[in-house]
Amino acid sequence: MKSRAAVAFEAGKPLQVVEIDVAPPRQGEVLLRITHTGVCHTDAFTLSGDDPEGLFPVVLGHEGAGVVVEVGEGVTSVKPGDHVIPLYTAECGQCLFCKSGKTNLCVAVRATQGKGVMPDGTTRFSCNGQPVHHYMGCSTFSEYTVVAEVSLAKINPEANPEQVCLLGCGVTTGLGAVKNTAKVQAGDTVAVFGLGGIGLAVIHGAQLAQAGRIIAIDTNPTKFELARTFGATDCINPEDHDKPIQQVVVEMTGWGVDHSFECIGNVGVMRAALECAHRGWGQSIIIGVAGAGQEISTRPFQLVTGRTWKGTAFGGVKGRSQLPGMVEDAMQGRIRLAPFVTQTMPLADINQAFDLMHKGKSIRSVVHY
Ligand code: NAD
Ligand code: AHE
Ligand code: ZN
Repeated sequence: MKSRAAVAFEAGKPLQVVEIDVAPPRQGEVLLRITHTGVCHTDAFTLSGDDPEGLFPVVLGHEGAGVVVEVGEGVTSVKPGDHVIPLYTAECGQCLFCKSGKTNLCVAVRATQGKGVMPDGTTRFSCNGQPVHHYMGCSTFSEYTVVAEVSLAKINPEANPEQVCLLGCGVTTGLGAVKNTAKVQAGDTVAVFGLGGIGLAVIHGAQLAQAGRIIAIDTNPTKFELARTFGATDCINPEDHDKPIQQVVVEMTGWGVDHSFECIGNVGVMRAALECAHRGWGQSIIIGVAGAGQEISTRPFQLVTGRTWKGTAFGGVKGRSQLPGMVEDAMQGRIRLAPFVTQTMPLADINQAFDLMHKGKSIRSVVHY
């Protein structure tokens, strides 16, 4: 079938909105009609050419909501008409990782996903007869996309897709990082570096966890107002200080924070986030994705003296079993999604979403088909 899609033909170039061909779903696969998709910084990261797994041409997008159109052979958990959120972290329930009870990092389709193909090693997308890659097992920048059955969370059809698409990545990642990875407790102090969709979701999660002080840090002070509405108690711009930001945070708190979160993808800030964690027990959670060749460093003494460095993917959330409940939480108002949606636009204008992100003028742009 034909589908309107925003294709990244080359790294560093704008997306091109074109008509592509989408082949039918094969065994264990599902054809979706995407109705809405958020644009996450990770899409921009891969488009930039900095992603070691980046492949072109590709249909990017991994923060979507849609409806099942057709199922392939053997698919039993969803049927046409079901409302779904595609998952870049699958949940097969059978692999070593799913069964461990320790992680959400299912490996059922991860290897082929990273190669931009379906689990059988082939692509369902083509443009003028040339193959086009899939992305993160989702490719939500196409109106019609094919995903693995294990990469779908079935959700309440009454949910607002313009908002719950953000549970496909950004908001879930931030909330989950607080709850599942850091396990923030009432009264804990928190520092959040980077106040985009991810950082604001961390702040939202920290407030839900009844954290005490929540210190929000960004070089763009226009982000502070929304951070405060989500529960930030202090907002700091590192450019207003002539000492390292970790020193500023340590001096504000006595010994540092119980939990810090890096939500930017900057390895220098990752170091600062670790070094502002409390002596003896503070932990720092890396959420940001850093470019090819980047490495983190600190003095080992920082760890010897009791700090812990951790990372999280999709906030440790198991998508098929936990996302439907998070959708309900959003419908009941326990998770606030509306403030994250700062702009909406049709697919034809998707490059504006990237421009707004790079200019620091959006939290989430949501594209509709
Ligand atoms: P974003 O661009 O919307 O927000 C980033 C924020 O960081 C901006 O407000 C920007 O002003 C701020 N910033 C940039 N440099 C800074 C600095 N030196 N000091 C302080 N603030 C600075 O991005 P986003 O969509 O919120 O994504 C954030 C990061 O999280 C990206 O690296 C993205 O790839 C990553 N991410 C990871 C996961 C995961 O599962 N681990 C999930 C989603 C996104
Ligand atoms: N492809 C990159 C890694 C990118 C990455 O770390 N992705 C995060 C999700 S970002 C969502 O916006 C993630 O979940 N990682 C775990 C995984 O399995 O991909 C690289 O460095 O190769
Ligand atoms: Zn994302």
